[in-house]
Amino acid sequence: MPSEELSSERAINPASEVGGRIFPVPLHVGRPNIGNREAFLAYVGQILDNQWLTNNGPMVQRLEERIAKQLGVKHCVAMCNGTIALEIAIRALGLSGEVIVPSWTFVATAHALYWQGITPVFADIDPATHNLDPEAVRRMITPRTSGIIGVHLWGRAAPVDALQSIASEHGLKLMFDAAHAFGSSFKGQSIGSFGACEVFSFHATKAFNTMEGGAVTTNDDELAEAMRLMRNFGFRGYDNVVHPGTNGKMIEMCAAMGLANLDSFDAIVESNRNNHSAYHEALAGIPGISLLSFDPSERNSHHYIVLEVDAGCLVGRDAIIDALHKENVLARKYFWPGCHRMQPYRDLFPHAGLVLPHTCELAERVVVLPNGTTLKHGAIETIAAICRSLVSI
Ligand code: T4K
Repeated sequence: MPSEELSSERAINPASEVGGRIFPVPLHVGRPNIGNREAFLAYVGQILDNQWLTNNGPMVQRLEERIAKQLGVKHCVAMCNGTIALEIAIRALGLSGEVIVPSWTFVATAHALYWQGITPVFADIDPATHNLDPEAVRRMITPRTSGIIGVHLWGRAAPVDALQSIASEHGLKLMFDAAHAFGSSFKGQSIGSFGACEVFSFHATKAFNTMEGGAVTTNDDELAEAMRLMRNFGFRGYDNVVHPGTNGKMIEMCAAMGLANLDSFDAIVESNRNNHSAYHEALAGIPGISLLSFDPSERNSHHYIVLEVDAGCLVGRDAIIDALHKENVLARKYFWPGCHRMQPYRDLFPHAGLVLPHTCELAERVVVLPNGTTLKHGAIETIAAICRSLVSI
């Protein structure tokens, strides 16, 4: 029996479960999607035959070309992970002083700035979309502000047009953290070519993964060239260092995983979409619990199943997480407690919460549930039944 398949007789009434856990094997959020296994192994064979393992090898170049084509953008610069990709993009864009970001994101968005001596300034979000609120961004602009990093959280496009207007009005650079947004669109156009550049994460836990990896996409030739130099110590050809740089290179093995997973991406999205609908149906009518909805007119990988627990729920978010964990459903409170309450930002901005009311409120209400190609529909119904049992005492 597949590890995540559950025995149906135990799944019927989770509230009455006494001995053992409903799911004998943990259900993780972020379980990697493994695409076309045979294709991956064939690519690995080629890598070994080529005796070319890293440093802008043929697999990386193929992956970059395919991604750029798929996203309709001029350049894709592959990197070793999304965080280094953010750091390199931030540096290549020349950001400095203060940069406005949401606090409601994975901490890498803020750390990529702070790590380079730039102050992340946190702006509040729109609670309906979980993305930056443009008016809140305006309020955080100071003479030291050099840029804005919008995050397409959960793969849902940030308010691209409004952020672009603010950036243009104030002479600021605009880039996007698109770590969650591979396969998403804004006004029908693939995420990847908005702002000065967009940064993807291809970490194992993402809808599209290269094990570890990331990329920056841009239509700006000069920016792309600068980032290519920066990811390889600033080398232009043998023995010729023309720029300060670091080691941000993607290795061939990761690119091979990417090529194999690209072949399977449509099937992965389809499976996610089905799971998302099954969650919707199974959770319907539970008082005080709702799923974050996505704009049906835009593309999304439906990778994140984001549950919101509101005041009308009989139990709090943490009680739901506890109950799920007891049954081996390892739900997460992403991105609790918000970057502004993590170090060093907590010490730097002890009163940031005063201007982040929606972030603070949402951080106490969100649960992210397991998804992915290995999740069975029966599991989704049982997860919903666990939630339902908590509020129907
Ligand atoms: N910007 C945003 C908005 C991001 O969300 C991220 C990363 C970044 C930037 C930076 O990109 P990268 O530098 O990471 O490429 C995980 C991921 O490590 C991280 O990539 C991701 N966001 C973040 C949202 O989630 P953790 O600390 O939650 O990881 P961890 O070890 O708890 O694993 C998550 C879950 O996945 C667990 O339930 C276990 C499961 N898992 C994980 C791996 C690696 C597996 O089942 N198999 C695996 O191989 O950060």
